[in-house]
Amino acid sequence: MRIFYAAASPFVRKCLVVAHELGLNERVERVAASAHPVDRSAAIVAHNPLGKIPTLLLEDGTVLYDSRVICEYLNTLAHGALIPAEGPGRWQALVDQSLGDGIMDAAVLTRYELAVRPESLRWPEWSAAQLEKVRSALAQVEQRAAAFGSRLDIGTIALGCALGYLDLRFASLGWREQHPASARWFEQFDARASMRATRPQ
Ligand SMILES: N[C@@H](CCC(=O)N[C@@H](CS)C(=O)NCC(=O)O)C(=O)O
Repeated sequence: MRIFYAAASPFVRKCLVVAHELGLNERVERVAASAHPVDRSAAIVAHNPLGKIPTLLLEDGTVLYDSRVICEYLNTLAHGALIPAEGPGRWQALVDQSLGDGIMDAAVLTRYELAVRPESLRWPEWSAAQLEKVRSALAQVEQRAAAFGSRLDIGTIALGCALGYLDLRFASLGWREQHPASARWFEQFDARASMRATRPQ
């Protein structure tokens, strides 16, 4: 199978971490792609009308998107347990995935606003509001991070990729200073082989 890929995309990274943790890494070929919200990539749109990455192409021609569907597919393929099938653990993992995805959404949109949108069209209040979402989500994570322990599921993977993206694009936020428990958890989670193998340079 082939995945449209950019090293900096936290959503792509989430899928690749899942693939790595499930032992599927070698089966996922990375196809470099430049998704852009305005200059849409014809190569991606040919498969995914939304023009977004990650997009996964299967051998039989099936196309899967977005990251949640791809992770679900990989977990099913490997008979994995990264998305618990039932019980309270399932809902906690899925909500934490939504929290991580939400941080990534807000951060990626802010990145587009600051790096893509022409300066004369920027709306500072909008960026500030997106970053406020990041802050309130981080505050929630901080309350529970000490209890994460060595938990490995789609929720902790999404949160790990979200924090990794903040390090990549929003280092100036200095999120660790206000969130010591999250920082301690992330330090050990980020040392996993799957996180090291997918870390953007
Ligand atoms: N909900 C999607 C979000 C994916 C997403 O926003 N990807 C970005 C790259 S990090 C993208 O493709 N942006 C291009 C665009 O917005 O058109 C997912 O979970 O896969």
